[in-house]
Amino acid sequence: MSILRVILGDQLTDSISSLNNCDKSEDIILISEVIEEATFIPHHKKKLVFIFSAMRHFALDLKNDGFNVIYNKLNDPDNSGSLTGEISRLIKNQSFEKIVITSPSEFRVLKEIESLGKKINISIEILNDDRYFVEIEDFKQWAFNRKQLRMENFYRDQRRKHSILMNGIDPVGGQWNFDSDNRKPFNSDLKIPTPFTNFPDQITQEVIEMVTTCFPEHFGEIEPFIFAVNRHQALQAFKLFLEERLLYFGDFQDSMVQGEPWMFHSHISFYLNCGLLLPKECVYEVEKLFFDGKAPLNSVEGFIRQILGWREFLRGIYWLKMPEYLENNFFEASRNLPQMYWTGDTKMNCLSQCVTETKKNAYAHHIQRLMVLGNFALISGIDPKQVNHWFYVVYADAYEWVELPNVSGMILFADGGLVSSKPYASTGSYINKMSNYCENCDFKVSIKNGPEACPFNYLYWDFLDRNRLKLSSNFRMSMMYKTYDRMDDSKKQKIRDDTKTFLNSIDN
Ligand code: FAD
Ligand code: DLZ
Ligand code: SF4
Repeated sequence: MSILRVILGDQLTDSISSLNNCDKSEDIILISEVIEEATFIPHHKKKLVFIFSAMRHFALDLKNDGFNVIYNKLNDPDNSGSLTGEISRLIKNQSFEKIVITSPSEFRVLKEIESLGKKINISIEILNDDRYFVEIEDFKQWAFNRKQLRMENFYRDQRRKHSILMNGIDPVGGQWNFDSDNRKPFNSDLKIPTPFTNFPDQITQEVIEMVTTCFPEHFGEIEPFIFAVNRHQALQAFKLFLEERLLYFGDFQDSMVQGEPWMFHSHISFYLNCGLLLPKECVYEVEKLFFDGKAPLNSVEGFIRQILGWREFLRGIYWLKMPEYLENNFFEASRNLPQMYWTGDTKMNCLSQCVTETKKNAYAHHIQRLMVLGNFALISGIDPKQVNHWFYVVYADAYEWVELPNVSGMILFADGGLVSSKPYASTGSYINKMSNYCENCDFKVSIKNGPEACPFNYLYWDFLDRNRLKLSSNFRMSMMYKTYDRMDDSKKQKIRDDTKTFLNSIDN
C-alpha cells in the first residue's frame, strides 16, 4: 500500500526527511494551501505571495521529477481550510499504509498533527527535520544542567563539533568572534549593490491576483515583488550575495543608511526558512570562500555565527521552552503597540524609515529590527504579546520558532535573561553612530530633554528607572545605574515628565 507524505509550506526541499525512500510509483505527496495558515496570523501580503508561489513552483518541480503530487489550491471549492482538514479529506477517499511528515517547525502545528494522529486509524510518523545543524534533543542535552544558556558558548561548541572555521582545536584567526571589526559606520563612497531581482512569472502573477483579492486587509505592499520563488532562483540570489555583498557584510553589518534597506546583508532568511536554501550548504560555501582566500574572515565568521550560532541557538531555546515562552513578560510591560508601527506615521525618522521599508519589502535588516524597532518597543514598555504579533505579521521570514525568541528573548528581555545577558536598550546616540537617520529627523539626537529632544534619550533612562528592582542587580547594568544616580533630581523629574508627555502623545 502507498504512503501519504505530507509537505508543509516551509519544507520546500526535495531533501526533506519526509521524502526519504519515497516510492515514486506508489506514494502520494500532499501539499495544501489553506486559509488557516494564511490568517491565524495575518501575514504581510508579500509573504503570502512568496509562500504560495514557492509552494506551487516546488510542487511543479516534484511533478516534473516523477513524484505523484496532490496540490490543493486555496480557492479549490472543496478545500477544508486547514492542514489537518486536508489530510482528513484525502484519507477518507484513499487508503494508505501510513502518513509520513517531517516535524513541523512550529509548536502549534506539531500539536495539531499529533492530535490528528489520535483521531484517525492510520499511524502518523513524525520525522526529525534534519535541515538544521543541531537536533532538538541534542540542544536539550546541551542545555541540561547549565546555569546559563549563552549563544557564544553554544556557537563555539558547534564550531568544534562540526569543525567549521577551525585550525585543529583553535578557531581560525585565533579568535572566535570578530564582532569588534564589524561595527563600522557606513562610508558613503561605497556603492551598495542592487538586490537580487526576479520578475514574477505566470504562476506568481496568478498568486498575486489571488492574494490581492483574498487578503485585501493584510499589511504591506505586494509590488514590487522581486523574491526568488524556486530553488534555482534562490541559489542565484545566494550566489549574488557571495559575489557582491559578502566582502563588506562584516564591516557594515550594524550600519543603517536612509533609503538603503538591503545594505550588504544576504537576504536569504526567507529562503532558508521555507527550504529553498539549506543552512548547511550556505555555511559550508561561505567557509570555503574563506579558505580559498576569496572572502575576509570578519565577514565569513560573522555570517556563519548568525546561522550556526544565533539561528540554531534560538531554535533550541524555542523548543526547550514552548509553550510557556509565549507568556514571558519579565518587566510586566502593558502598553499598547502604537499605530505608527503599522503606518510609519511618526516624526521619529528612524522608526518611520524602518516601518516604511518593512511595509514595502517585508524585510528589514537585523540592526533595524533590533536597535530601532525593538529598542523602542523595549524602552517604552510595550506588551510583549503585541510586539510579537507585529514581528510575526510583518516579515517574509517570520515563523514563530525564530520570531518569538528574537522578540521575547533578544529585544524585550521578556524571558528575564535566558537569551541575553542584558537588555539591548540604548539612547539615540547608538542610532546616530550607526546610521544617518538623525540628520533627517525633526528631533535632535544631541538634545536630552524637552520637546525637541530625541525620545530615545529620555525613554532609555525612564526604562532603567522604572525597572530598577528587576535590573539593578545585573552587573552589566551597574555602570548605567551609577550614571543615572549621579543625575540631580530635577533632571530625573524632566526624564519622567518628558516620557509621560511623549508616550501619551503616541497613545493618542
Ligand atoms: P543576514 O544579516 O544576511 O544574516 C544571515 C542569516 O543569518 C539570516 O538569513 C538568518 O537566517 C541568520 N540570522 C541572522 N541573525 C539571526 C537571528 N538573530 N536569529 C536567527 N537567525 C539569524 N529572523 C528570521 O529568520 N525570522 C524572523 O522572524 C526574525 N525575527 C526577528 C525579530 C527581531 C526583533 C530581531 C532582532 C531579529 C529577527 N530575526 C529573524 C533575525 C534577523 O534579523 C533576520 O534573520 C535577518 O535580518 C534576515 O536578513 P538576512 O537574510 O539579510 O540576514
Ligand atoms: C506560512 C504558511 C502559509 C501562509 N500558508 C501555508 C499553507 O497554506 N500551507 C502550508 O502547508 N504551509 C503554509 N505556511 C507555512 C506553515 O505556516 C508552516 O509550515 C508552519 O508554520 C510550520 O509549523
Ligand atoms: Fe531616531 Fe532620535 Fe535619531 Fe530621530 S534623533 S532619527 S528619533 S534616534
